[in-house]
Amino acid sequence: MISDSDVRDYVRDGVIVVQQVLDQQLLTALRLKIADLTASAASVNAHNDVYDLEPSHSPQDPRVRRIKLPHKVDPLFYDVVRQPQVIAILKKLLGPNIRLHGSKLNMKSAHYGSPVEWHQDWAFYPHTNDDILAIGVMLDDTDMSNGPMLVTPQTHRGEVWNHHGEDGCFAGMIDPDLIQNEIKLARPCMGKAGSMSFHHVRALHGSALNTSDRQRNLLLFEVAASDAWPLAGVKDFQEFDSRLLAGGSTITPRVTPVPVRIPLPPPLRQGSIYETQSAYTKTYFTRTVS
Ligand SMILES: O=C(O)CCC(=O)C(=O)O
Repeated sequence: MISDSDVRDYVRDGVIVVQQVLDQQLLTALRLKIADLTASAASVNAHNDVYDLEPSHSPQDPRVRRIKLPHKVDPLFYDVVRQPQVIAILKKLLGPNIRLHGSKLNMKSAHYGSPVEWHQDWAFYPHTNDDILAIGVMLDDTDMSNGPMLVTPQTHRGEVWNHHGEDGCFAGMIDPDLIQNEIKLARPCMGKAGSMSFHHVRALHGSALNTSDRQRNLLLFEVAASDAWPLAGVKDFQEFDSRLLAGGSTITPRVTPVPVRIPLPPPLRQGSIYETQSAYTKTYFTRTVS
Protein backbone atom coordinates (compact mmCIF):
# COMPACT_ATOMS: atom_id res chain seq x y z
CA MET A 1 0.00 0.00 0.00
CA ILE A 2 2.97 2.34 0.16
CA SER A 3 5.66 2.98 -2.41
CA ASP A 4 9.40 3.42 -1.92
CA SER A 5 8.80 7.14 -2.39
CA ASP A 6 6.35 7.12 0.58
CA VAL A 7 9.05 5.42 2.66
CA ARG A 8 11.53 8.12 1.62
CA ASP A 9 8.99 10.80 2.63
CA TYR A 10 8.58 9.13 6.03
CA VAL A 11 12.35 8.95 6.56
CA ARG A 12 12.74 12.63 5.54
CA ASP A 13 9.67 14.14 7.24
CA GLY A 14 8.82 11.71 10.03
CA VAL A 15 5.19 11.62 8.91
CA ILE A 16 3.05 10.30 6.04
CA VAL A 17 -0.67 9.83 5.46
CA VAL A 18 -1.94 6.79 3.57
CA GLN A 19 -5.46 7.22 2.20
CA GLN A 20 -8.27 4.73 2.87
CA VAL A 21 -6.45 1.72 4.30
CA LEU A 22 -9.47 0.25 6.15
CA ASP A 23 -12.57 -1.08 4.45
CA GLN A 24 -16.12 0.14 5.08
CA GLN A 25 -17.22 -3.07 6.82
CA LEU A 26 -14.59 -2.78 9.54
CA LEU A 27 -15.22 0.96 9.90
CA THR A 28 -18.93 0.32 10.43
CA ALA A 29 -18.23 -2.39 13.03
CA LEU A 30 -15.82 -0.06 14.88
CA ARG A 31 -18.37 2.76 14.93
CA LEU A 32 -21.04 0.46 16.40
CA LYS A 33 -18.60 -0.74 19.06
CA ILE A 34 -17.67 2.86 19.95
CA ALA A 35 -21.35 3.85 20.19
CA ASP A 36 -21.88 0.96 22.67
CA LEU A 37 -18.87 1.96 24.72
CA THR A 38 -20.01 5.59 24.83
CA ALA A 39 -23.50 4.58 25.95
CA SER A 40 -21.98 2.43 28.73
CA ALA A 41 -20.16 5.50 30.05
CA ALA A 42 -23.54 6.58 31.45
CA SER A 43 -22.78 4.35 34.43
CA VAL A 44 -19.40 5.98 35.05
CA ASN A 45 -18.80 9.04 37.23
CA ALA A 46 -15.02 9.37 37.11
CA HIS A 47 -12.03 8.38 34.95
CA ASN A 48 -11.26 4.67 35.25
CA ASP A 49 -9.11 2.03 33.49
CA VAL A 50 -11.25 2.21 30.34
CA TYR A 51 -12.65 5.74 30.15
CA ASP A 52 -11.09 9.17 30.23
CA LEU A 53 -13.97 11.63 30.45
CA GLU A 54 -14.48 15.15 29.13
CA PRO A 55 -14.62 17.84 31.87
CA SER A 56 -18.33 18.31 31.02
CA HIS A 57 -19.21 14.58 31.33
CA SER A 58 -22.21 13.53 33.37
CA PRO A 59 -24.04 10.17 33.56
CA GLN A 60 -27.08 11.88 31.97
CA ASP A 61 -24.93 13.21 29.09
CA PRO A 62 -21.97 10.78 28.74
CA ARG A 63 -18.98 12.52 27.20
CA VAL A 64 -15.97 10.30 26.60
CA ARG A 65 -12.64 11.90 25.72
CA ARG A 66 -10.63 8.72 25.36
CA ILE A 67 -10.99 4.95 25.48
CA LYS A 68 -7.76 3.77 27.09
CA LEU A 69 -5.94 0.77 25.61
CA PRO A 70 -8.76 -0.14 23.17
CA HIS A 71 -6.86 -3.25 21.98
CA LYS A 72 -7.46 -4.64 25.49
CA VAL A 73 -11.07 -3.43 25.67
CA ASP A 74 -12.28 -5.28 22.56
CA PRO A 75 -10.53 -7.60 20.05
CA LEU A 76 -12.11 -5.65 17.19
CA PHE A 77 -9.69 -2.79 17.90
CA TYR A 78 -6.72 -5.18 17.96
CA ASP A 79 -7.84 -6.51 14.55
CA VAL A 80 -7.23 -3.08 13.02
CA VAL A 81 -3.49 -3.08 13.63
CA ARG A 82 -3.24 -6.74 12.60
CA GLN A 83 -4.79 -6.19 9.16
CA PRO A 84 -2.34 -7.56 6.55
CA GLN A 85 -2.19 -4.22 4.70
CA VAL A 86 -1.32 -2.40 7.95
CA ILE A 87 1.40 -4.93 8.81
CA ALA A 88 2.81 -4.55 5.29
CA ILE A 89 3.12 -0.77 5.77
CA LEU A 90 4.66 -1.18 9.24
CA LYS A 91 7.26 -3.61 7.92
CA LYS A 92 8.30 -1.11 5.27
CA LEU A 93 8.70 1.64 7.86
CA LEU A 94 10.10 -0.31 10.83
CA GLY A 95 11.54 -3.56 9.45
CA PRO A 96 10.39 -7.18 9.80
CA ASN A 97 10.24 -7.46 13.62
CA ILE A 98 7.59 -5.30 15.24
CA ARG A 99 5.75 -5.08 18.54
CA LEU A 100 2.69 -3.14 19.67
CA HIS A 101 3.60 -0.73 22.46
CA GLY A 102 0.14 0.64 23.26
CA SER A 103 -3.12 2.02 21.90
CA LYS A 104 -5.71 4.71 22.61
CA LEU A 105 -8.87 6.04 21.02
CA ASN A 106 -9.09 9.84 21.13
CA MET A 107 -12.73 10.77 20.69
CA LYS A 108 -12.87 14.37 19.67
CA SER A 109 -16.61 14.85 19.78
CA ALA A 110 -18.42 17.57 17.84
CA HIS A 111 -18.63 20.96 19.62
CA TYR A 112 -16.44 20.15 22.66
CA GLY A 113 -13.80 17.45 21.84
CA SER A 114 -10.66 18.30 23.82
CA PRO A 115 -7.36 19.47 22.32
CA VAL A 116 -3.98 17.78 22.82
CA GLU A 117 -1.11 20.18 23.52
CA TRP A 118 2.18 20.06 21.55
CA HIS A 119 4.40 17.16 22.52
CA GLN A 120 6.66 14.34 21.30
CA ASP A 121 5.55 10.79 22.13
CA TRP A 122 9.21 9.98 22.81
CA ALA A 123 9.06 12.14 25.94
CA PHE A 124 6.49 9.69 27.37
CA TYR A 125 8.19 6.39 26.52
CA PRO A 126 11.88 6.62 25.57
CA HIS A 127 13.39 3.36 24.30
CA THR A 128 16.87 2.07 23.48
CA ASN A 129 16.36 3.18 19.86
CA ASP A 130 13.74 5.33 18.16
CA ASP A 131 12.44 3.00 15.42
CA ILE A 132 8.98 3.60 16.80
CA LEU A 133 5.92 5.28 15.30
CA ALA A 134 2.26 5.95 15.98
CA ILE A 135 -0.51 5.07 13.56
CA GLY A 136 -3.49 7.43 13.62
CA VAL A 137 -6.51 5.65 12.16
CA MET A 138 -9.08 8.23 11.06
CA LEU A 139 -12.46 6.79 11.93
CA ASP A 140 -14.24 9.85 10.53
CA ASP A 141 -13.62 12.03 7.51
CA THR A 142 -11.02 14.43 8.86
CA ASP A 143 -10.32 17.94 7.59
CA MET A 144 -9.26 21.32 8.96
CA SER A 145 -12.66 21.90 10.56
CA ASN A 146 -12.83 18.96 13.01
CA GLY A 147 -9.44 19.12 14.71
CA PRO A 148 -7.00 17.03 12.66
CA MET A 149 -3.71 15.99 14.23
CA LEU A 150 -1.02 18.54 13.30
CA VAL A 151 2.54 17.24 12.83
CA THR A 152 5.67 19.29 12.13
CA PRO A 153 7.80 17.56 9.48
CA GLN A 154 11.48 16.89 10.19
CA THR A 155 11.25 17.50 13.93
CA HIS A 156 11.91 13.76 14.43
CA ARG A 157 15.58 14.40 13.75
CA GLY A 158 15.89 17.29 16.19
CA GLU A 159 15.98 17.79 19.91
CA VAL A 160 13.78 16.27 22.57
CA TRP A 161 12.12 19.29 24.10
CA ASN A 162 11.57 19.73 27.80
CA HIS A 163 8.14 18.31 28.72
CA HIS A 164 8.34 19.19 32.41
CA GLY A 165 6.12 21.78 34.05
CA GLU A 166 6.62 24.68 36.44
CA ASP A 167 6.40 22.24 39.39
CA GLY A 168 9.37 20.20 38.07
CA CYS A 169 7.15 17.17 37.33
CA PHE A 170 6.58 15.60 33.92
CA ALA A 171 3.78 17.57 32.22
CA GLY A 172 3.57 15.78 28.85
CA MET A 173 3.73 19.03 26.86
CA ILE A 174 6.16 21.65 25.65
CA ASP A 175 6.06 25.35 26.51
CA PRO A 176 4.51 26.69 23.25
CA ASP A 177 6.76 29.78 23.36
CA LEU A 178 9.80 27.53 22.79
CA ILE A 179 8.43 26.02 19.57
CA GLN A 180 6.72 28.93 17.81
CA ASN A 181 8.66 28.38 14.57
CA GLU A 182 7.98 24.65 14.53
CA ILE A 183 4.27 25.19 15.20
CA LYS A 184 4.05 27.45 12.13
CA LEU A 185 5.42 24.61 9.98
CA ALA A 186 2.96 21.95 11.21
CA ARG A 187 0.90 20.04 8.64
CA PRO A 188 -2.56 18.57 9.23
CA CYS A 189 -3.06 14.81 8.80
CA MET A 190 -6.33 14.62 6.88
CA GLY A 191 -8.26 12.13 4.81
CA LYS A 192 -11.44 10.15 4.35
CA ALA A 193 -12.47 7.76 7.10
CA GLY A 194 -10.23 4.70 6.99
CA SER A 195 -7.10 6.72 6.14
CA MET A 196 -4.08 6.43 8.43
CA SER A 197 -1.24 8.71 9.44
CA PHE A 198 2.13 7.30 10.50
CA HIS A 199 4.24 9.64 12.61
CA HIS A 200 7.68 9.05 14.08
CA VAL A 201 7.90 8.84 17.87
CA ARG A 202 10.03 12.00 18.00
CA ALA A 203 7.84 14.10 15.66
CA LEU A 204 6.30 17.20 17.26
CA HIS A 205 2.50 17.19 17.15
CA GLY A 206 -0.70 18.45 18.75
CA SER A 207 -4.33 19.12 17.88
CA ALA A 208 -7.01 21.71 18.52
CA LEU A 209 -10.39 21.70 20.24
CA ASN A 210 -13.14 20.45 17.93
CA THR A 211 -15.71 23.23 17.66
CA SER A 212 -17.25 21.88 14.45
CA ASP A 213 -20.50 19.93 14.25
CA ARG A 214 -18.67 16.71 13.20
CA GLN A 215 -16.87 14.29 15.51
CA ARG A 216 -13.27 13.26 14.86
CA ASN A 217 -12.43 9.90 16.36
CA LEU A 218 -8.77 8.91 16.01
CA LEU A 219 -7.62 5.39 16.92
CA LEU A 220 -3.92 5.41 17.75
CA PHE A 221 -1.51 2.48 17.87
CA GLU A 222 2.09 2.87 19.01
CA VAL A 223 4.36 0.36 17.28
CA ALA A 224 8.07 -0.30 17.84
CA ALA A 225 10.82 -2.33 16.19
CA SER A 226 11.04 -5.36 18.47
CA ASP A 227 14.68 -4.61 19.38
CA ALA A 228 13.63 -1.22 20.84
CA TRP A 229 13.30 -1.79 24.58
CA PRO A 230 11.53 0.68 26.88
CA LEU A 231 13.97 2.49 29.19
CA ALA A 232 11.33 2.24 31.93
CA GLY A 233 11.86 -1.52 31.84
CA VAL A 234 9.69 -4.55 31.11
CA LYS A 235 7.70 -5.80 34.08
CA ASP A 236 6.12 -8.84 32.44
CA PHE A 237 8.22 -10.40 29.66
CA GLN A 238 5.47 -12.78 28.56
CA GLU A 239 2.98 -9.95 28.19
CA PHE A 240 5.63 -7.85 26.37
CA ASP A 241 6.18 -10.57 23.79
CA SER A 242 2.46 -11.32 23.45
CA ARG A 243 2.30 -7.96 21.66
CA LEU A 244 4.58 -9.01 18.78
CA LEU A 245 2.83 -8.11 15.53
CA ALA A 246 5.35 -9.62 13.12
CA GLY A 247 8.72 -11.37 13.17
CA GLY A 248 10.52 -12.30 16.35
CA SER A 249 11.73 -11.02 19.66
CA THR A 250 15.24 -10.49 21.00
CA ILE A 251 16.80 -10.07 24.41
CA THR A 252 19.60 -8.04 22.84
CA PRO A 253 18.19 -4.54 22.54
CA ARG A 254 19.62 -2.31 19.81
CA VAL A 255 21.05 0.71 21.58
CA THR A 256 21.58 3.84 19.49
CA PRO A 257 22.75 7.35 20.48
CA VAL A 258 19.30 8.90 20.77
CA PRO A 259 18.61 12.00 22.90
CA VAL A 260 16.55 11.07 25.94
CA ARG A 261 14.75 12.78 28.82
CA ILE A 262 13.12 10.61 31.45
CA PRO A 263 9.44 11.46 32.27
CA LEU A 264 10.07 11.66 36.02
CA PRO A 265 9.13 12.76 38.60
CA PRO A 266 5.64 11.64 37.55
CA PRO A 267 2.85 14.13 36.93
CA LEU A 268 0.52 14.95 39.80
CA ARG A 269 -2.49 13.93 37.70
CA GLN A 270 -2.01 10.68 35.81
CA GLY A 271 -4.17 8.42 33.70
CA SER A 272 -4.10 10.07 30.28
CA ILE A 273 -2.28 12.76 28.33
CA TYR A 274 -5.22 15.10 28.98
CA GLU A 275 -4.86 14.72 32.73
CA THR A 276 -1.08 15.01 32.60
CA GLN A 277 -1.18 18.18 30.50
CA SER A 278 -3.85 19.80 32.69
CA ALA A 279 -1.19 20.64 35.31
CA TYR A 280 0.51 23.04 32.89
CA THR A 281 -0.97 26.51 33.11
CA LYS A 282 0.38 27.88 29.81
CA THR A 283 -1.51 26.47 26.84
CA TYR A 284 -1.42 26.85 23.07
CA PHE A 285 -4.88 25.51 22.21
CA THR A 286 -8.15 26.69 23.71
CA ARG A 287 -9.00 23.95 26.24
CA THR A 288 -12.77 24.02 26.66
CA VAL A 289 -15.75 25.60 24.99
CA SER A 290 -16.76 28.75 26.87
O1 LIG B 1 -5.88 13.17 19.06
C1 LIG B 1 -5.00 13.83 18.52
O2 LIG B 1 -5.20 14.56 17.56
C2 LIG B 1 -3.58 13.83 19.05
C3 LIG B 1 -3.22 12.54 19.66
C4 LIG B 1 -1.97 12.54 20.44
O3 LIG B 1 -1.01 13.18 20.10
C5 LIG B 1 -1.88 11.71 21.65
O4 LIG B 1 -2.92 11.29 22.18
O5 LIG B 1 -0.74 11.49 22.12
